Amino acid sequence: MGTVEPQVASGQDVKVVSSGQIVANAQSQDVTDGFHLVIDALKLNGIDTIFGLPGIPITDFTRIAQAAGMRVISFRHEQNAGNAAAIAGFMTQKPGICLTVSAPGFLNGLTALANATTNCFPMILISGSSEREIVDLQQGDYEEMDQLAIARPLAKAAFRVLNAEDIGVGIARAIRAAVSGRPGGVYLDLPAKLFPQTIDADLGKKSLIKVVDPAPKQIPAPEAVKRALDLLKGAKRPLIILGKGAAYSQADAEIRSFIEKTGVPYLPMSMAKGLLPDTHPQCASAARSFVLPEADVVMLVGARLNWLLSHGKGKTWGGKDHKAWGGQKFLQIDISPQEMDSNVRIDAPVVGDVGSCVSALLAGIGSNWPKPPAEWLGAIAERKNNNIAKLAETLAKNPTPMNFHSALAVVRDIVKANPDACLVNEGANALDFTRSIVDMYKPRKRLDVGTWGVMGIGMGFSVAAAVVSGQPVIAIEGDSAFGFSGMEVETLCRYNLPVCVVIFNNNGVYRGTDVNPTGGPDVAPTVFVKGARYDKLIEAFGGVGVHATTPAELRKAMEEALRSRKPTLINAVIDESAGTESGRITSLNPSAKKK
Ligand code: FYN
Ligand code: ADP
Repeated sequence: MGTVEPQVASGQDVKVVSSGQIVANAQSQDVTDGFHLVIDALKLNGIDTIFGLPGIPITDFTRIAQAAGMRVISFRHEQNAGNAAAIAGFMTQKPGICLTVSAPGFLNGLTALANATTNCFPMILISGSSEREIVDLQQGDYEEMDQLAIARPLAKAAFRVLNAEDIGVGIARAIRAAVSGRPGGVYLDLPAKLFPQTIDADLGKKSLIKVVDPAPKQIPAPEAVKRALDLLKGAKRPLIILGKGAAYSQADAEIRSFIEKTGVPYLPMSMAKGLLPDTHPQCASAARSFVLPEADVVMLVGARLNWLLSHGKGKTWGGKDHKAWGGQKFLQIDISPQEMDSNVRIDAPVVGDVGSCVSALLAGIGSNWPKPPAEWLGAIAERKNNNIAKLAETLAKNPTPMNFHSALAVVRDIVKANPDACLVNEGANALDFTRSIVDMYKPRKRLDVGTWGVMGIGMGFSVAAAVVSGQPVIAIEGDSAFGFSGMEVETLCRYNLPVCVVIFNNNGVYRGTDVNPTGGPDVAPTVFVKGARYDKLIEAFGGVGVHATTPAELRKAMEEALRSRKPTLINAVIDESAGTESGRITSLNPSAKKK
């Protein structure tokens, strides 16, 4: 016989009642089992929430976890549960837990696991799996799959636990792997047979590990700090780039102090927005395309020189063509030594955790560090003020129908008035316009598509952000992006979460104006049902749906959603011709390159 749903032996601390439900009993004095050891190990390490989707072989596990006082948030698709776990990890520095069933459920969770690894978010994907003896002989078990082998290349680490007495070690290793050094996604394979295994309760208790110092500080070498300060001191046009590693590190006060004491202008990457308020006088976001090629020394703080920074070279950086070096010198703070020189030479690598590195640099700058030349600061201010003034003019327009700008002028005000709210954001134009128009005021509040530009994070991130922070969440979603996780509006309603989803509905991917050149009956590949009423979706589950066609209607609906904290979905109708193909990254689109 293949995998069966593990049954909880009667006489232990839970019993199965006639409906198939289980209820908590007093824990037996003598024995414990795999279910409880996993839960106890997580709780012992301060993990109190599981994002998942029940089914064979982990249904009872979810029930017992809830009975044991853990928060178990059930989703409609594992990818969304995985995304929730990943962003919970980013927000809290504790690994977010995603729990899935075997093979197909496990596979559904893998995109989120791989995305977590890519983005350096700590999460643990725990999947039930089928019987090893049958899987390894490929005898056709229920949901047969060698999950460990499949997860390994997509995760920072992957482990399997076969014996109940090893659960403590398995969870401890998973936690350490997820949060130490460069954080990432970890896979933990728990075969069905593990859960009902019983062992002596005392032995079980002693086998659990409370992980001591799971993410040890990594102190930079003094000579690396000196080299970095020497480089920065000699700069005529210095620039600091803050990445989501800096946001993750929670060294908010040290980073702010370093930036203010040195007077160096800074550019936040998308998820580092709000680490200092975007309205800070040293913020150079509005002069991005000026500062990158003009800077002579660039200090990267938890930011990689990947595609989002044009690999540190090419025209963005003042190089003659797309491969040429712009002449900048780089100083990089990163916890991963291998990140150095990944794209261009790093002249001053500072390896360590952001908090320790920035503290060491702060100690080295003393009290009379020379401010950057006034000429540099003045040139940035001029560029920035011009761009801000131009943007203000555009935002003040009130076209009919609404466009991205007139709708985002509203969102910008609402976020300003609610700086503690999290802003989840995905799409192409909906992403790019929101990033540059909506200022953020507090750290780790902007949660978006990250390193991969992945679509589908919307509702998973929103659920986790609301659960973890207890604060309202605003999700600004392209109509295409929303579709990847849209069914989770039921989850928002089920848990009554204070999430306000705003769908920028322009009838398609990028925009809704493409036509089928053959004149045939199918619409163009990028076009959706015109005039779709996404607001009706949430009404099916008892949430508030609003159809907004003007900025005034949008403002009223958002204000009401934030006030009432009711799950709300606003269908914001945008001009269907408003979007650009691929948003701000049109240059990466091969069809654009051909032209
Ligand atoms: C920024 N800007 C501003 C402001 N902030 N103007 C006025 N006021 C304010 N506050 C200006 C900024 O100077 C830029 O203009 C422009 O707005 C855009 O700024 P942004 O967004 O910071 O910069 P840019 O060039 O778009 O950044 C490149 C990028 C970014 C690669 C980092 O595009 C990005 O994160 N993209 C992710 C895309 C993605 O993942 N898409 C999902 C797949 S979509 P200039 O300085 O004049 O240039 C599938 O198709
Ligand atoms: P962004 O996309 O915002 O530029 P990236 O994800 O590319 O950010 O870069 C984040 C970097 O931060 C990674 O190279 C990662 O190793 C690093 N990092 C993550 N956490 C820490 C930390 N606590 N201290 C130092 N570096 C960190």
